[in-house]
Amino acid sequence: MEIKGKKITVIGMGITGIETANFLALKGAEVDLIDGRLRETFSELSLPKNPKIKTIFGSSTPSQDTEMVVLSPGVDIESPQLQEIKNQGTPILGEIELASRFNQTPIIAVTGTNGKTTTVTLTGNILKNSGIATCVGGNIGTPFISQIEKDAPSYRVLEISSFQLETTNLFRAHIACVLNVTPDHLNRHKTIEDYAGFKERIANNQTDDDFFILNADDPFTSAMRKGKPSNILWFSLRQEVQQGAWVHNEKILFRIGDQKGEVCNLKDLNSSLRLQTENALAAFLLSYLAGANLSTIQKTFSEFSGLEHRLERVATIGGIDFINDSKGTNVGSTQKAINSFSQPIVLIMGGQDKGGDFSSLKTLLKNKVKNLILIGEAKEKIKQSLNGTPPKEESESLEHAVQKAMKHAIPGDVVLFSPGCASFDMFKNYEDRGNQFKKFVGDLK
Ligand code: UMA
Repeated sequence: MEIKGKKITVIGMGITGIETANFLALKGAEVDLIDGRLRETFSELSLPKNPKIKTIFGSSTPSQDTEMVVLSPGVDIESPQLQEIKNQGTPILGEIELASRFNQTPIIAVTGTNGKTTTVTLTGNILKNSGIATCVGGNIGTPFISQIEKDAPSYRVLEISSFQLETTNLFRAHIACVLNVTPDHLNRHKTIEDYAGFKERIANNQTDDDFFILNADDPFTSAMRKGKPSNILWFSLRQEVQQGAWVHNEKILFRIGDQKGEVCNLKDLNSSLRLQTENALAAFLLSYLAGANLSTIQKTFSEFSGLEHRLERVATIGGIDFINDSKGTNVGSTQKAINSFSQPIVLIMGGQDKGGDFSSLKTLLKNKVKNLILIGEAKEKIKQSLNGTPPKEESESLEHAVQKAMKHAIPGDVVLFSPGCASFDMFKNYEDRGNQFKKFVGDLK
């Protein structure tokens, strides 16, 4: 791809846009880095220093003389400010696509509504522990583009979101995986079918040298096997699969090509990973295909203590377990979180709605949740979608919600904070929300 001397517009001055602009400037492009937000909303320190990058604030409409546009994941390709440039036929691509045009390293790519970060982190840990040079990046927080000029590992393990897949074209993963598809980001993707379609693009351009790992228990991912030239492997919590990994009698078993055997007993998984066995199955397949050996996989499984803000055990106070699942930003993740516990649950949920269907939680809540405490902008929508049991209460702040939860819970219960919504109505981001939850739980002691 010819970059030198080209006038290129990068939209979005977040981490992706800044790293993309730096990369393009380094390659000799003349870069306009533009953002709809006003200058005063940015910290001077976060802005790029390269004189070849011109920063423009208060508009995310590219100028007409631009020769190429690169989008940050948060920029919707259907947004009206791109209409004119599209009509002109100017190429528009995303950061992942741009990076992949320069990448020489085999890619392991993971998408799915829930579990991406855990699976990617776990896979990266296994490969590193196996002595396989590995670089982890993508939606997990380090843009793919920022790694291209720096590292030359044996594998890149990338977390890829539907926003990022929306603008891929020639991107190719040697090993791709779709963990699951449940409704999320429907305010942008409109229908679940469109959303699943973007996830499926992770396997585009694969050949019969490549591998595509799918969840056999999920109807959307099961359907993705159709028409793929790649080698399909499955994982399942419920059934034996022809090629892949599954759970039987509390053990993880596998069959890959003509090799088969036991990966480990479920009790050998670290307790936090045990709550996310599906992610362990996927990480096993991803890393085994990339050359990791069984003993390193087993050791990493036993050591992996999970991620912050994802089913994170914060404290046990008076026999009540407090769990921080602030990274649970969609209804499917709250559903998974509830299903992870056998004890009675006092659930705190709510935040900024992303078009989620809260009514799908009705039966689960009825069976497993003794009290529901609602916070944030989506309070009213959740209340109306979940009429009937369990008893519901509203709270103006997370702090009060935690105090109310403590009053309702008795020894042996779980207080689960799994919002099922975005955080931006009351917090900076999900990390800020999770940290505040942990502080308020700490204040109860
Ligand atoms: N902007 C515009 N015009 C628009 C839209 C946005 O100018 O039409 C500007 C905003 O004003 C803002 C900038 O774009 O200044 C933000 O860009 P961005 O939203 O793409 O954010 P980045 O900081 O580049 O972070 C992105 C991902 N964010 C999103 O997908 C929303 C990060 O995932 C990712 O870690 C990072 O790239 C590195 O790859 C976050 C996320 O929430 C964690 N992802 C979603 C999820 O996991 O569910 C998909």
